[in-house]
Order: sequence, then structure tokens, then C-alpha cells
Amino acid sequence: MNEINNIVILTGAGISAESGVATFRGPDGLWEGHRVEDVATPEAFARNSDLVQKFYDERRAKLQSVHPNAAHAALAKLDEKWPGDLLLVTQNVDDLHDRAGATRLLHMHGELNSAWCLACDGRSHFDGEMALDPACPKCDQFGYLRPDIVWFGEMPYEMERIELALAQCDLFVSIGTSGAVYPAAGFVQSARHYGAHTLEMNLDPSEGSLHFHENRMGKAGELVPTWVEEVLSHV
Ligand code: BV8
Repeated sequence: MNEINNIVILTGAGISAESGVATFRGPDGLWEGHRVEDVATPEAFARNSDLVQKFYDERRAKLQSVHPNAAHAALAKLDEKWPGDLLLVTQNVDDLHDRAGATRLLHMHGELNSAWCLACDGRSHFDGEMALDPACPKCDQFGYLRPDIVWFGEMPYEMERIELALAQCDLFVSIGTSGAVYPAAGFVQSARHYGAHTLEMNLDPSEGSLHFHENRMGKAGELVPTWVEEVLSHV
């Protein structure tokens, strides 16, 4: 493997599984009792905003009772000590990477602890219940807040920044994602196109496993700390 200077890491729900946060595609294909299209689309929100608000309120409230695991901690340590460029792109909307101390972090699908006001277009930290129609922390208007979450059919955040990082990285690592959702699922092919070495760490083979140079199967809580020590041993 060539010398590594710039790293891009993509994480998915699998990295938070050992913290007790539900993944999207459990055995029954339901997600916390709902079909994705019934709760994670703009159409669902227009059709039944109360159902969608309550779904996100429940997930937001659950954040109070979960904690970062060894994989989140290891990535935060790598972020702190890595001298080259590093971008941690998470598909997750939980705050576990943030609480573990990661700073070069990008939530491409938004965050549970953020509210987006459709009146003033402002985004604010929010950790309450949106179903109660609270006022926007920025413009004080009531009844205009939606979860600051990228739903299906909506454009993920900071795609240009991500694409630039993929073009410049020497190493692309994917952790705990099924590779089922685009554009995130296509990042490995972009990175590989630009000559990066690509590594997947996942509990099971993902839909994108064939695109990776290297695959390590197992739990993130075990694989990621070992991998971080390997990478830091070259610093
Ligand atoms: C867009 C926020 C365009 C919501 C999410 C046909 C072909 C290609 C694309 C499409 C298509 N039809 C529609 C599309 C586009 C669509 C898409 O890709 N659909 C799929 C279903 C085919 N994509 C979009 O709509 C995206 N937007 O394309 O916009 C556009 C263009 C111009 C202008 C405007 C718009 C937006 C997608 C974002 C949707 N939001 N999340 C919320 O959280 O409430 S997606 C959601 O699912 C996640 O964020 C994540 O991105 C995705 C996949 O989830 P994972 O994180 O991978 O979790 P999953 O449960 O699936 O897998 C967990 C993995 O972990 C498993 O592999 C498991 O083995 C592993 N694991 C479990 N435990 C562990 C573990 N690994 C390690 N250790 C463990 N302990």
C-alpha cells in the first residue's frame, strides 16, 4: 500500500449499533416499526407531519441514553493525531461521533439534534420535542420547524466538499454501512477511480463489498481500534 497522507472515512449505522442505536435494515426490514418511505421522505412529512415528528422525537430522545463506543473513540483519536488531511463523513444522524470528540466531521444526512425552520431557513441546535410545535430559536415563529435530516429524494449536505476530499485521498475507509443508499454508496468507486486504497470494515458483506481492495468482517467496536493503532503506528 502506498504512503498514506489524506484519509476519508465513511460511517453508517453499523458503527453505532454497539452503542444500542438501531440500524436501518434489521431482519424485518422495518426501521423502528416503520417503513422508511412512511417516515423519511418529504412526502411523508407533508402527508402526516405528526407521525414523522414523533418518529424523530423518539430517536432524538433516545440519544440521551446511548454513549459513544470504542469505534467512535478510536476515530476521534485518529482525527486528533493524524497529521495529514482527514474527513470523517457520517451518514448517521446521531451525535456519537461528536460526543466522542471528532472534529473533522461532516453529517451528510443531517442531525437529530438540529432543527430547520421553514420560515427563516435557519438551523439551530435542538434537543426537545418538535411534535409540540415549538418556536424557532432564531425567528421565534411557531409551527415551522422540521427535522434537519436529509430524507430520500433530498440532496445530502456538502457534496462538493466530500467529492473534493474523495479526489484527494490516498485511503478511503467505509465502516458499518450496507452500501444501499446513494450517493454515499458510490463514494468507494470515486475514491478508487482517483487511485485511493479502499478498505471496508463491516459485520456482513455489503452491497458494495466487491468495490473494496480490502474487507475486514466483524464488529466495528473490535476492528476499528485495531485499525487505528495500525495507521497511527506509521505516523
Ligand atoms: C438523493 C437520514 C438526489 C434519515 C438517510 C435508484 C438507484 C440509485 C439511487 C436511487 C434510486 N432510487 C432512489 C435513489 C436515491 C436514493 C437512494 O439511494 N435510494 C436507495 C434506497 C436505492 N438516495 C437519496 O434519495 C439521497 N438523495 O439521491 O438526492 C437529488 C439530486 C438533486 C437534487 C435533489 C436530490 C438521499 C439519501 C439520504 C436518505 N437519508 N438517512 C434518517 O436517518 O432518518 S439514509 C439512511 O440509510 C442512512 O443515513 C444511510 O445513508 C442509509 C443506509 O443505512 P446504513 O447506515 O448503511 O445502515 P444499514 O442499517 O442499511 O446498514 C448497517 C450496516 O452495518 C449493515 O451492513 C450491517 O452489517 C452493519 N453492522 C451492523 N452492526 C455492526 C455493523 N458493522 C460493524 N459493526 C457492527 N457492530
